[in-house]
Amino acid sequence: MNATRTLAALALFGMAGMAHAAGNCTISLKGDDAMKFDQKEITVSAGCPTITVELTHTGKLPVTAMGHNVVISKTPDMAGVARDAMKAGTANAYVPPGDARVIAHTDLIGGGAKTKMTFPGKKLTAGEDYSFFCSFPGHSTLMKGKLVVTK
Ligand SMILES: [Cu+2]
Repeated sequence: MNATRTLAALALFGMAGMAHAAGNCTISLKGDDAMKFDQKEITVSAGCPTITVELTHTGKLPVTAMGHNVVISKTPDMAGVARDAMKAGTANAYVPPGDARVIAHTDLIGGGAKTKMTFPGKKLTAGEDYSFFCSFPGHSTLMKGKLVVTK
């Protein structure tokens, strides 16, 4: 009985310790009229209860000409998602609807706009190979980066 209690206490303590150890929980990116994100690599923790994705479009061009979003997928899925995003078209804001390869995505915005979304950290696995990119047609060749996921 005592041993069980001790184990339960240790498990609770361990969980609390992990929650404290959770690192960065925000993916904050700026996109511009030159089709660039301001960062090439971002580290987040899978231990975050929620991860916030923030995007600021610092340019002036309209969403139809220079729309940006942030899509997160496993790196091997990125090219396929970008291709299907083009097919999904403006009606779907260049995100293939109901696509399981899309782990998270923000709205598509134009110059001067900001957007934000959240998703649970448990949708990511520490050590897996993830990328963030913009799924506007043609943008993912330049607008992409590595999403490093820690515990
Ligand atoms: Cu873009």
